[in-house]
Amino acid sequence: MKHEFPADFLWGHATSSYQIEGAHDLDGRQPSIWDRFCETDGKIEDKSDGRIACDHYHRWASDLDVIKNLNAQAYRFSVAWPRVVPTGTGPLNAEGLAFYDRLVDGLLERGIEPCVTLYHWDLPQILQERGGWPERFIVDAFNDYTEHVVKGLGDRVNMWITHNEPWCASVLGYENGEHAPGVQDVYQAMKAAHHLLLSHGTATEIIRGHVPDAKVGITLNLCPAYSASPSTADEKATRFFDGTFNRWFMDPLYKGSYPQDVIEERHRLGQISEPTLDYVLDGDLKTIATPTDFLGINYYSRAIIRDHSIPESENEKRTLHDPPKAELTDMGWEVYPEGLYDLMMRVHQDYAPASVYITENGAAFPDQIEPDGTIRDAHRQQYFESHLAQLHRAIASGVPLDGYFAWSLMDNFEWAFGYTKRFGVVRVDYDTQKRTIKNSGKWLRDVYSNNGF
Ligand code: IFM
Repeated sequence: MKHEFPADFLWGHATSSYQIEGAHDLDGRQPSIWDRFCETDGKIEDKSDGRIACDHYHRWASDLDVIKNLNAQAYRFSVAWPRVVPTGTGPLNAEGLAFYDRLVDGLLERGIEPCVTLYHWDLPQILQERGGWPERFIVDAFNDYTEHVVKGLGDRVNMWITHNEPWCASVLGYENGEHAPGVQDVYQAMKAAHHLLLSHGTATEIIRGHVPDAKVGITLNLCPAYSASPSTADEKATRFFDGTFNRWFMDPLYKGSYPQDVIEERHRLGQISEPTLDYVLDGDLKTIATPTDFLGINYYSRAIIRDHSIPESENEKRTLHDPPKAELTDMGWEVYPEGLYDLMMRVHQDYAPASVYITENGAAFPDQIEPDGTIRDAHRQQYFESHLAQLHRAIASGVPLDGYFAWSLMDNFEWAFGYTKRFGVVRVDYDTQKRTIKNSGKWLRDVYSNNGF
């Protein structure tokens, strides 16, 4: 075998609650910000929503059989806050938690390790009405919710992820408004990011308090940035992109500080009135930098950055390495597996997390069903293969990578794109809810069985 992974490497698939569960108003669940956002005209490409999604709430048992069939050793899913604490704060909704109880038991019965994400973007709408993530009260609310989930599942779940992609939850949700709750205000987004990070720190302590052997981490969507040319202007723009996208989250988590160059640039751009962050209180950064057991990384593509304030004509002159004519996924994202290697090395060298998991990696492509029912998704399979090869290379270079979760177990609600993008290794027919394992899923099954390829 050309690519053999370490003996105890963990292989799995990932999903999130709003994207697959459906059952939007069953057993006491109340609306999340995504239910409300989907009702707003023009926000979701196909005007759809997650009310039914993959109907996983009812089909969980057969879905777990599919995961077993795929030879996965672990399954990463998220808990829906509005199911477990429908009023946002306050009492537990036992019926809501019971769903995850069944899910965890079902996984363990099948010999699959559960990996729980506490927050994958479905904030109870009632909390957004009080201001949502930009307001500090949200940290206490998240702590209470965490406590309910951990008390309920902590006797059987060891692997915990506090937040999924705080960049998306803050920037897409509160800065450019592409995601729920659709706010467009940079300063609100900065505050949201801070409270997401702060609540990660406080939740980490809560999880540890209830689950002494817990492995706790946070998942970031990191994006390696490459300057379009070696010009000073492009290099500077690249540093700022990297600063807002990657370092804004990695620095507080691993160094206990926000990047000063980004704060100053934000001030110069008028995003903050003083070159300080008035919403950061004493002790916050220490809490955010609470040591964790692992870092979760979601990787999809890279960014090539140029300074757009310079006229295009000038730009052309100085552009030395334009993106090659690379393959794009259905999201329009460049397929760039080497970026994953570069990212892993950079994180290892600059931040040295003790352990890393790839908690998402995958590609959307339109699928075609052959007359015999098979789905020959060669592009998606190739995507997995090329990215796993880069991870193998990163391990050989000393990166402590301990596992890989493919995104996604099955086709699902892709946020603002609705059901128009298919990321699954299992096809979902949304009319009949039939599941069909695609060829990429079969290929990954072999990788998981052989611990390599
Ligand atoms: O579907 C999303 C997921 O919810 C978070 N990470 C990126 C995926 C693909 O866009």
